Amino acid sequence: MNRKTVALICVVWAAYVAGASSTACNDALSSCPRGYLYNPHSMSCFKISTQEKNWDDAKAACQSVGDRLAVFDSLETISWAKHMRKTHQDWIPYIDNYLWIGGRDFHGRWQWEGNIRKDIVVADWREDQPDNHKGAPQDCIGLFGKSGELQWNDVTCSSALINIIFIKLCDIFKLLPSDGLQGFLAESVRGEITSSLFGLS
Ligand SMILES: [Ca+2]
Repeated sequence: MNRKTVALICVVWAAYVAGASSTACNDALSSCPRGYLYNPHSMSCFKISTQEKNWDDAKAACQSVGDRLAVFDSLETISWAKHMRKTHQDWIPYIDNYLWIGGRDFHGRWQWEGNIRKDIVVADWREDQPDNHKGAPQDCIGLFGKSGELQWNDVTCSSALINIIFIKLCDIFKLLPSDGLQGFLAESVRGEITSSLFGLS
């Protein structure tokens, strides 16, 4: 395979508020970092990194600055990214590139990487993918850019691609009460847990 330009699409996941509200998370929602595009469907911010890296190095590069590889876990976000690719000046130069995102085959299950891996439920595989082409272990998800509408292809993880970086700005963790113990919500802004909010009855 020719060396693909791998764009690291950095996504800033501004928040999963999940019905709760908090000052820090609301503040995070109000602004994406410079150079990131806000995705209203997932309340997150995305950016393409033009550095060419294999999947593991792309993931590490994201983590080193508190970001993540992009998570496209809804039809709305998948459609949004395709629209941005066609219309936004910062993304158009990479219209024909492969782009890493944060999905991977972990021990036979396609999942989004992260502290807590989540099974990929909504997918946008290109026709005949995933295929482990010619028997090669293709365990990482690349967005097929060239005339491919950014549909997904399983790609050898060692390939050097540009990437979509996903920065998770804000997240809400709900710890459910059990056996009389009080639950609580904690919030995380760009990976740093900043506070506990309140108890749940
Ligand atoms: Ca493939």
